[in-house]
Amino acid sequence: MDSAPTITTHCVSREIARRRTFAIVSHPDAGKTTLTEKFLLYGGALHLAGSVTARKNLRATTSDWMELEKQRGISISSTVLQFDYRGFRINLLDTPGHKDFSEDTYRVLTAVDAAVMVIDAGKGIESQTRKLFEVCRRRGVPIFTFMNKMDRPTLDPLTLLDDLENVLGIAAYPMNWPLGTGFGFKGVWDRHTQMAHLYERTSGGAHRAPVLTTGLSDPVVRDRLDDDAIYRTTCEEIEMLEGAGAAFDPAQVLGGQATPVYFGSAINNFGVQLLLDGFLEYSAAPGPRSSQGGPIDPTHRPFSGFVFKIQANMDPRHRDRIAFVRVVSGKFERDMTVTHTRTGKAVRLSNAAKLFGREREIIGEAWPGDVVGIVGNAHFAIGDTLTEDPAIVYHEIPRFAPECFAYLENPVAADFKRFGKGLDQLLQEGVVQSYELADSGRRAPLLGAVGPLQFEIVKYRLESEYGVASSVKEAPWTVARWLDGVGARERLLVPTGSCLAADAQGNPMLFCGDDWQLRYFQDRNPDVQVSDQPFTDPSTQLSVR
Ligand SMILES: Nc1nc2c(ncn2[C@@H]2O[C@H](COP(=O)(O)OP(=O)(O)OP(=O)(O)O)[C@@H](O)[C@H]2O)c(=O)[nH]1
Ligand SMILES: [Mg+2]
Repeated sequence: MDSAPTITTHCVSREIARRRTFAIVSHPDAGKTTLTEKFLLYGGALHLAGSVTARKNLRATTSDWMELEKQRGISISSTVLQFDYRGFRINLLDTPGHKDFSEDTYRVLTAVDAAVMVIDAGKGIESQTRKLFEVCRRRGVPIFTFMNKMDRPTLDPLTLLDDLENVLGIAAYPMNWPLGTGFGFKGVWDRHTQMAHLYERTSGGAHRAPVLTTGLSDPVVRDRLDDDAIYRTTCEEIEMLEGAGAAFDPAQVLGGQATPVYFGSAINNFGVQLLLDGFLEYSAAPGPRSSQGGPIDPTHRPFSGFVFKIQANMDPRHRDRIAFVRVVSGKFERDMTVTHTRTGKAVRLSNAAKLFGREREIIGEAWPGDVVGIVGNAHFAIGDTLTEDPAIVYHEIPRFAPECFAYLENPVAADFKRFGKGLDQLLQEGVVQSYELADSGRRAPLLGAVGPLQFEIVKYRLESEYGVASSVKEAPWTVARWLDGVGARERLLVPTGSCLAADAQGNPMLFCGDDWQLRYFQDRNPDVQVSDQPFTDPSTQLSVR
């Protein structure tokens, strides 16, 4: 009894200190999945990196496991990969870049403690990166930057840094500097160790890139670079960097005022290890999180966590659903009984798994920072809190107003049961949301999403996972708002082309064909409050930790 609490406390702090939980985010195609794969390669979790090649049908990464992702060569759904590296337990989340899938990415950002922002150095800061950056900033998520694709023609490195400062408004601190660009990109200069890292390409980037580290004045550096002029310019740039600017301050990174910038080429494995090691050195272990009743520290003894993602049919052999839970406090133990705060019920968490892409492995325990897959519990929904201390309630998950709508029709009446089951499942995953129109005689479900590609995903997955055909009929609205203070519906003046509706929880809404209709509605119904977030939802703001 005397010594037990100390041992436990020590054990908790040690486990928390070695956790790192982060997402990789960016505009589509910047190389997130490729970088994820290379982190796994360097982390020793993969022996051979799958190639995300231009020949999309050859794609075989651990992260993009969905059939449709393999076919299209894009990420559709986020993936969790847990692995150990240099004593750290890493929970890495690869996210989709396409804006139609951004709800999934935003939910993942609630579950992480940091983000690696990948930028295609040939393109600079693109629109979706800017949006994701804003979400990270609002949530206080520290950002590490990877300037990828340095093996191709790129923008000037100094311009890339300036853009971070001017476009995103964050101080950029280059941790290393490229040695050559395009085909002549040979490595990076590491400012911390003051050493040049010269890499060699390996076939398909499947193996770690052999690296030679040496001083800048070593003739081998000059030899590797294409010509003397490039060597001289690089030396001048490095001298300028060293002479100018403030020293690197890790506290500013954790505070979100500065981002460390690493240059490299994920596909060739150049600069990947420096990024991973630098990230582990300067990122923080899981900290406190806000809950309804105030911040909860990871060392708080009772276990607590929240569901940020649900995914069904990950493994075709099992055909079950997994709730992804981010552990916030205490120790998670398999078979433990927790309170499911939305229903107030006691639930036994008997089937818990560690996740690695589509693979899963039964686990006995997990600690703050970890993402645990709870298999098979049909009652869990995105945003739910699971906890040993029923006073804890998290409201982490943001909601977004849909921007496109469609009716989903089931052409084969005999399939209606399977159609209903499949659609229910996809609704629980939050792939799309369902809505009811006021005064509509139409029987086909009305679905809304942030982007139209989600309807295609629903159709495809109903067919491939539930064996039912469906057809998508687009509906005309593009602006949706939640309403408050509606009173008697008959009194409302609704412009032509707009209509009243309700979300799945029964909250009143307005769907409009364009912004003009929305303004008309607001002018004519001044007593009604209008919002792009549900009024009843306590998580209306992206909470800042
Ligand atoms: N030349 C070059 N190509 C790269 C590099 N990294 C990735 N690519 C290529 O860029 C394309 C997109 O890579 P992905 O890793 O799928 O990009 P992503 O950011 O995960 O894309 P989404 O998840 O769909 O947003 C693929 O064809 C990769 O082979 C790089 O360092 N150099
Ligand atoms: Mg991807």
